[in-house]
This record gives sequence, structure tokens and C-alpha cells, in this order.
Amino acid sequence: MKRRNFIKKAALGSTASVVGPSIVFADFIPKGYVPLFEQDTDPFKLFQKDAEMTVLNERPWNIEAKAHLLDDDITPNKYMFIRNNGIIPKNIDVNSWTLTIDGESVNQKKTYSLNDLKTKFRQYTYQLTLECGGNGRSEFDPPAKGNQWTVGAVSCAKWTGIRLRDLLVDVGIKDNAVYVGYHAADAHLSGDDSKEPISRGVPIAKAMQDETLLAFKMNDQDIPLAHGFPLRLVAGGWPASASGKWVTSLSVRNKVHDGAKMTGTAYRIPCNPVAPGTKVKDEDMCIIESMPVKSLITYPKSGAIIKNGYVLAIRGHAWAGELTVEKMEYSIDFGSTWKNCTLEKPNNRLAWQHFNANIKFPKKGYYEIWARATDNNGKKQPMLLPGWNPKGYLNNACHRIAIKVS
Ligand SMILES: Nc1nc2c(c(=O)[nH]1)N[C@H]1C(S)=C(S)[C@@H](COP(=O)(O)O)O[C@H]1N2
Ligand SMILES: [Mo]
Repeated sequence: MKRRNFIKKAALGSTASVVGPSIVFADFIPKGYVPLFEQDTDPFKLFQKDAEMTVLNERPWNIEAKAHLLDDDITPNKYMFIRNNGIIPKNIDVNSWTLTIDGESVNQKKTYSLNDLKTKFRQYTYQLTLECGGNGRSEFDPPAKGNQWTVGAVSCAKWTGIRLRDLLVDVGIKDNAVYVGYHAADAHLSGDDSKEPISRGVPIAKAMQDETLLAFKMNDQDIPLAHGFPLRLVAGGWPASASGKWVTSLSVRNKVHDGAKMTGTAYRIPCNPVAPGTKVKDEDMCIIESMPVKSLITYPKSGAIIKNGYVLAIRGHAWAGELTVEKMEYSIDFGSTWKNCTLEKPNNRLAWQHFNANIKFPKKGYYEIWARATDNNGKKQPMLLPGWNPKGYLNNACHRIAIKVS
């Protein structure tokens, strides 16, 4: 990302907000002309992200955090990764926004205004872990195409909304319902409006969980535009691609939803492990459901230098998809020996858990701290890259930071 370039241009359009000021002579804009303020903008200003966030792609916008930026217990917007498959919707009118529930397995199609959703149903708040299925992709070998996420495509914000279950009950669904697929207002990169950038969803059992929300608030405020304003599906613990942003309709399907990015190698992995580089048959690919156990050291920042004799207090978060984290350990000798961290309970199901430990180093020199979580089924994070798959999903290898004791 050439920062200097867009800072220069952003100055020209510094009055432009995300939704845009009203363009006074809009009627006179030549067809196909893109106003300067939209041509190149500073993503950090545009999305209110911290300047230390990393831009991986500008079209569509994909932005990730660094481990040390994720230190907060509840992730604030400025450190939250953005993953887009298409173009963020423009000119959203909350007064005319509706959500339609249809599909083979509804008794009758029904449409709700935002106001209906906000007033007719009870609201709930949960802190929910959302991790992109491709987080950690950059480590795959042979490499996997797609955004080269390192460790920062994960967040755990507080979401407020209504239970998807309450809505489905209100609509009335048939016994043969299998899946709930979302459709959203973002546009396909090609500009072809008949195509959707992404249309995924969750099986009925996940849709019916207490914590599966149709959210209108994130961290007690309107959801930021980039994260799905004004209405977003949030299915914590699953690949975040299941959590549709800018949702305009939900289809209750009598089969596994077959929308964009539900098939082929998208968000699917070989049902059984394969050797790196293997071509896998379509019927041998399985949809990713619950995310695997994982953790992140968020303090100190990798590369920290400490004085000999100093006791270093490390901290971070651990999560395990639908499961809970039962044990958290660290190693300072490249995984030869492990010691326990103190591990907290989650704020609610599907929220990440905080850990900390006090570390003494035996003498001066270079060390790495490796962190390893174990889920409540006894599964541990692998020390190095786990099962290769064509699109580089589910890298839950131990997080490692470098420390110099001087
Ligand atoms: N409508 C829509 N919803 C979407 C996406 C998208 O491109 N369009 N991307 C998905 C993917 S792949 C991820 S990882 C998460 C990212 O959520 P965030 O940008 O709020 O962090 O949103 C999901 N929901
Ligand atoms: Mo994703």
C-alpha cells in the first residue's frame, strides 16, 4: 500500500465521509466519472482503523490487525479486521431497509423493516469470536491463493441484536429446513449485478443457537459500515464468512445452501487429510464448520527487549470455535517444555478467553515464546502448520513471538 499517495489524494476529499456528503451538482457528473473523493481514499480514515493495521487488498478492501493490536478484551472497531469479497454498499437508507425471509422451507415469505426487527423481538448482547477461515493463510506451502492473512483476521467484539431463532419461529419454518443462507447488499467486483460476491450461511442447528444473532449494534453503537451496517448475521465460532454483512434476505433452504462461495474449494477443506499440493475431488471436500482451537499472544509485541532478571507478564486470548479452551500453556524453549498460563472463563459461550503468565528467563539471549491452547475435547494447537488444503484455511499453529533478554 502506497500510503503517501492516498494521503495526498485524501486531503482533496477530506470532507467526504463514508456515506458521502451530498454532492451538490450530482446530476452533472458525467456518466462513468468517479468523483475524486471516491477514487482513492485513506482506508484508515475511511474505516476509522488504527494506522498500524495492515492493508492486504484495496479492491475489495481487506485489512488485518497485528497480534499486539488485539490486546483489548473486547475488540474495538479500530483494530477489527475487514474482509470483503465485493464492494461495500453505498447510500444505505435505514428507513427503507428490509429483511425478507424466504426459501423452500418457510411456510410463507415474510418481510420485516429494520424497525419491526428492533421493536418486535427481544434483544440480546453477546461477545462473539469471528475469525476468517483463511486467517494464517500466508504460511501455507505450496502457497494458497487469496489474501495472505498472517494472524490478524480475528476479532471478538460485542454484538447486539435479535436471535435468528426468534425470527425463524415468527416466520414459521417447515420440518424439512436444512440451512439458512444469507443474501446481502454488497456488489460483485465485476459490476455484474446478477452475481453475488458471497452468499453463505449456517445449518439450521447453528441458526437455532441462542448466540446466533441478527445484529444491529457492535460495541453498543451502530455497526460500522465496513462491518455490515445496518444489519448483520453473527454466527460466532464459525468461519466468519458465515456471518453475512449488509443482510437483505435469508433463505431457509431444504438442502445445503448453494450460494456463492458455498461450493468448490471456497470455505471447504478435504474431508480427510491430503498431502500438500494434492488435487482433491469435489465430492471429497467438506464445508468448514466450527473453527479449531487457537490462541494469540497480544502482549508484549514480538521483538520486545527486556532486562535480564525481569519477570515478563505476557497475556493474550484463546478460542476454540464451538468448544471452550480448557488449558493454555507457553514454552520458551521451542516447544521442548511447557508451563501453564492462567486462563479465564469466557464472558459468554463463543467469546474468546483471556490468559496470562509471568515468565522468567534463565539468562541473556534470544528467545521465542510459543503459546498453545487445548480445547475441552483435549485437542491441542499444532506447533507448526497443520493439514494443507487448497485454499489455505484453518491454520491454527501456535502463535510465536520473539524476545531479547539483554
Ligand atoms: N455480505 C458479505 N458478508 C460477508 C463478507 C462479504 O464479503 N460480504 N465477507 C465474509 C467473510 S469471508 C468474513 S471473514 C467476514 C469478515 O467480517 P468483518 O469484515 O466484519 O471482520 O465477513 C463475512 N461476511
Ligand atoms: Mo473470511
